[in-house]
Amino acid sequence: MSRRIERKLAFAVLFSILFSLLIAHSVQVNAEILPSGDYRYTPNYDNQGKIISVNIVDYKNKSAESVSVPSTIDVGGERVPVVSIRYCTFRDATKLRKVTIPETVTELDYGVFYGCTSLTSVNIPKNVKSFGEFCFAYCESLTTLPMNNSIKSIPQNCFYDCKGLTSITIPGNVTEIQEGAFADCVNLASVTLGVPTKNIGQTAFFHCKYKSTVYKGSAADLKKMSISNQNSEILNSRVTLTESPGITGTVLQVRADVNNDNVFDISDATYAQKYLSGIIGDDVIISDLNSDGKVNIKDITRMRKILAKNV
Ligand SMILES: [Ca+2]
Ligand SMILES: [Ca+2]
Repeated sequence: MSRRIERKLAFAVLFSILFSLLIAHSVQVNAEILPSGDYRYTPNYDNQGKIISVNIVDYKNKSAESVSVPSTIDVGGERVPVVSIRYCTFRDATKLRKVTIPETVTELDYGVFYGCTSLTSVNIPKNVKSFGEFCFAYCESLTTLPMNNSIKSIPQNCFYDCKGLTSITIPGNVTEIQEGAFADCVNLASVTLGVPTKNIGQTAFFHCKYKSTVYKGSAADLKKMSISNQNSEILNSRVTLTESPGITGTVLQVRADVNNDNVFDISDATYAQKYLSGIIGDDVIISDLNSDGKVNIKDITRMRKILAKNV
């Protein structure tokens, strides 16, 4: 056999293997998505190959106004619990007003309610531990935050463009609000945050009408929070500190008031400089004002720049 024919043969064999793998994979994937009334689901197996739970992956009745997600689905005559609502299940169900989620569900995946523009009521049972990105994006009729105390992180773009939100309280167990989580919530004017929320990702409140913050902590706690760049909305909002009632100003001013005299001016930069030089010590807290994750001389430079611009 010539080299050329050998090469052609090898290529044909390789192609046929790849093609069969592709077909096998797609058959397997298709076979795993099963119907149950208006729902489609995928099964989860235990080590013995028994179906122990299912994930809802699609809902066909896009004109429904009220939906009660079943807690179990009949799989071969046996009721199996629904544990997850997956990728874009209710996406663009624009008539959907009310959704009831059963206690069996532990996660709402990426974009589950994306574009559900009429949604006003959705319960989040305590077993739900996480939301996916864009989970409630464009749910413009929501006026209250659908949350529970088990969720630790509000993921990227989770409530993007929820125009109905005007005032929200971030629940006490949330430790981080990720990038763009509330971006384009144009009517959002007031946010209540607690000490457990340590990280705010960039553009978290981009384009919001954000004017006031209620912070359930002290000025020292607020100084330790990590606020990524492009968060002028929160930084320029007026803050009420429940644990430091005498202190006033914007979030930025409180964070930059290094010498704790309730005024942000050049003496704070001087004070911070002395601290970094080891001239003074102890209870000084310098905030990460340039959002690079470190506290050092660059934050004092940032402080001087803010003062020069009289921001
Ligand atoms: Ca000061
Ligand atoms: Ca820094």
